[in-house]
Amino acid sequence: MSRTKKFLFASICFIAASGFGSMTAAVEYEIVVENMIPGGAETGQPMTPPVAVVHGPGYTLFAAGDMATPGLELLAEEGMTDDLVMEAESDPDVYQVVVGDGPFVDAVTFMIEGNPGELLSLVTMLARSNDLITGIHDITLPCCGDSMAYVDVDVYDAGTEENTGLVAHIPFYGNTFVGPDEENPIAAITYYEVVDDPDYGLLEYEFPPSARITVTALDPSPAEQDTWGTVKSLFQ
Ligand SMILES: [Ca+2]
Ligand SMILES: [Ca+2]
Repeated sequence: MSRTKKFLFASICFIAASGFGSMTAAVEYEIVVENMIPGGAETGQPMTPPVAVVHGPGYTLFAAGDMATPGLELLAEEGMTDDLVMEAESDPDVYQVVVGDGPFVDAVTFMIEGNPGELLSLVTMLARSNDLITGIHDITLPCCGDSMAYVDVDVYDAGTEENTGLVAHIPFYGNTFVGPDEENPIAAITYYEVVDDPDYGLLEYEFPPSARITVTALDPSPAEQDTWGTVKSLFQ
C-alpha cells in the first residue's frame, strides 16, 4: 500500500470513529461563567479557574450531602485545579475535563466538546472565602443550536475548612494552606462574611446573587454538515 493510500485510509477511519463512537465528541459547546457577586476585585468574590467535566452518570464532581473529595477540597480551599483534574481524568465515566481562565470578577468563556445527552458539571471557588464553591452538576448537554442558562446557581460550603472569615485563612489575601479543618458534607450556603479585611473590616455576602452559567451547543461547521449529508445519503 502506498503512503498516500495509507493516509487516506486512516482519515476515513477517523471520520467514522468520530461520527459513530459513543465516547467521542460530536458537538462543540460554549461555556460562559458570569460572576454576579457585586463588588468586583475591590470587595467582591473573584472566582478561580473553573473546572468543567463532561461525564456519564457514574461520575460525581460534587453534590450536596456528599463529602468533598481531596481534589475538590484543594479547589475549595485554595482554588487549585490540578488534583481535581487528575481525579476526574482517572474516572472511566469522564469523557473530557477543561479548565477555564481565572481568577475573574466579570466573566470567563471557554469551549468544551461533548454529545447531547452527556452530563456536564462545573465548579469554581469563591476566592475570598475559606472553602466556598459554586457551579452546576449533572446537567444534560443540549442538542445542536440550543442554549441553556443557569441563573443564580447555588453557593456551597465544601465542608472541609471552618468558615472563620479570617483574612489569615483565606487565599485571596495570600494566605494558602492555612485554616482549621472541618469534616462536614457539602451544603448550600446563603451567607458568608470576611471579618477582618484590612481595608473594609467586615465584608458580608448574601447568595444569590452568585453566578450565571450559560451552555450553548454550537451548530456544526459547514464542513461537518457536508460530512453528515454524505453519510446520510449512503443510507437513503
Ligand atoms: Ca466551611
Ligand atoms: Ca484556608
